[in-house]
Amino acid sequence: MHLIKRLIPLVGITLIILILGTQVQAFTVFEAGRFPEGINFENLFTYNPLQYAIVSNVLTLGFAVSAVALVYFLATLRNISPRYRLVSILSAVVMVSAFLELFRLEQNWRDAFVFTDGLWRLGTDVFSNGFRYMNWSIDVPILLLQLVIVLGLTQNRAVSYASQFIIGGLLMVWTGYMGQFYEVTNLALFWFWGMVSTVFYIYVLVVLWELISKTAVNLPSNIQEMMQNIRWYILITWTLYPIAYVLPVLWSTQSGIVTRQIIFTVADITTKVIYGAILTYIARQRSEVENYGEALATADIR
Ligand code: RET
Repeated sequence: MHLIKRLIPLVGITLIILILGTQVQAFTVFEAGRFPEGINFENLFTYNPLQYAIVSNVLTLGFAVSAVALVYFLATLRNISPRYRLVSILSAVVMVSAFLELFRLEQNWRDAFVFTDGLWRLGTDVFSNGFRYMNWSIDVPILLLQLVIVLGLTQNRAVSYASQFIIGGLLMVWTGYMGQFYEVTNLALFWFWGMVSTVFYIYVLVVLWELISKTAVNLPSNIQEMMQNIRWYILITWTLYPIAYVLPVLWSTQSGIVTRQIIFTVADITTKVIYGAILTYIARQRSEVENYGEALATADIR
């Protein structure tokens, strides 16, 4: 009941935006014919070897970091008490999904362009950022669930917050996914879906803010402040994604594209890897305060 009450304003606002959106669409001048529908900005340009290599290398950095961090999360599992261990296991899951996605994306970048007359030009394949959004469908709910677990909520509250996060998070990602298909061919739809996605993003942030503000006071004093700061950390690092979403529309050049892919990679590393490491640290501190360290030490001596 509580959950349904909380979702009502969200559904209301979305309906209003959807109705407004149908009006916007009615006035849209389609550019169809000039570019194929669904194409991303990346495909409109030719790149010099420097620009091309930076994108390829930055994507490679992304999946290499994911592979390294996977080992870290699995190797440090033992230091965390069973109650919080799922935090690290989920980070490991996020690493596998990020690795596969970025590996595929880097391959896609190389498949899409051919080198002729000193420049990389679009060949017979196209590059798509859509892979990223499908990856977020897995990672966004998991990243938010990790927070619920590390905060050690009672079952009822955990289910309530987890549902709000999963529903809000998935709607945010999937509406943004719709929007990115129109970044070249239909700016009205691009902005419209971007705005709908932003409503869900704000919803997730509000729920998250409230959750941490309410529960951080019960945490051991040495990690209380850290937990409060995580709200800002999430706000800043997650907001890199909508910035990357709009960037090429405002800056439609090769440099705009290279910068977008760099921003995406910085966001991937900060929201998945560094965030995972921070939560692992908090889980370890909680385990220690709850005497898991001592239990381990005794077990070692025997
Ligand atoms: C979109 C569309 C434009 C508007 C907004 C967006 C928000 C995206 C966010 C993504 C977070 C992704 C994470 C992935 C980790 O693996 C969809 C770009 C607001 C916040 C944390």
